Amino acid sequence: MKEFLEFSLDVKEALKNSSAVDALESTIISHGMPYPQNLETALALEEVVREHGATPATIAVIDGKIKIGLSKEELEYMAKAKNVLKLSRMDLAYALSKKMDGATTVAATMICAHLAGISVFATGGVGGVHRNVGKTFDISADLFELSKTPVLVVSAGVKSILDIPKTLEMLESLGVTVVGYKTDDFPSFYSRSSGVKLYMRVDTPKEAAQLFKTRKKLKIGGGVLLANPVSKEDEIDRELMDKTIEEALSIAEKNGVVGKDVTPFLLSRIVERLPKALEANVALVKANAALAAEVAKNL
Ligand code: PSU
Ligand code: MN
Repeated sequence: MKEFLEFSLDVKEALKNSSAVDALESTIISHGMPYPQNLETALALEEVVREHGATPATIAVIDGKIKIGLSKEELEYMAKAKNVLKLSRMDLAYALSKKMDGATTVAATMICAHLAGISVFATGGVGGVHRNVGKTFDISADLFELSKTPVLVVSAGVKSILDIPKTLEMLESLGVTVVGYKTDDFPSFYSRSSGVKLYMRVDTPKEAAQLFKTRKKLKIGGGVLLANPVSKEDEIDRELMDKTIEEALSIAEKNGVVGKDVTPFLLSRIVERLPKALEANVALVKANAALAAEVAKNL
């Protein structure tokens, strides 16, 4: 993998010493939040991971190399550049072979983290089954990745722009371990609950690490989705959120937004209508980074 992977010095050192490392994605920076909040968040996330005693490894593709750990300049570049691809499993090799720049989604970040020997990764929300799936067949590659690649992903559930019950059905069919952190309800990103019950729950980072280790030992492949609800102080009322999302969805449909553009389009519409959605997003992703660091230490 030397041909493709480039480690930052501190991540290289941490991996060599088998100390805790937490991967972070870059799509949330390049396509998920507006500038400058995206850069501020990216830097803050790294700080949170460090405060919790782990080394942050933000992952992105720059000039055809998979960067494991970005410098401040590289984070800034990812936050500002307009021509950055949004990479998933299907187009990772394309970006490398053409020496392009790309932000990694949950799926691509899992792949790169695994190649680099990192098993824990924090994000905001994973992709899933879209509400109009019957018409569009739009199901995020993130779900399939979770069924294949042995990485523990900490997220605040999936965004309420998706069809949450269908997403959970799909995760069950794919055999992904979906486990609540101190909760029996699957969170809906901006809100603490989606109204859908979970079958599995852990209450400490140690228990989460134990669960992940056990799954790895079984050699059945696939990862663990650790669902960490947004804090009570930061959550947004589910009804208010649902109304905002319905509006955003109908605008997206009217504008013929399809494929990879759907998620970034909806996210930016939501934040335009409801600025506090961005605050909630930042808060929950920080909380996920903190939890991921704690789990990484226990591994
Ligand atoms: N969650 C966020 N912001 C984001 C995403 C998720 O709060 O930007 C990104 C993640 O990178 C996720 C991707 O993997 O959206 C899913 O995109 P799609 O629905 O096109 O698979
Ligand atoms: Mn999609």
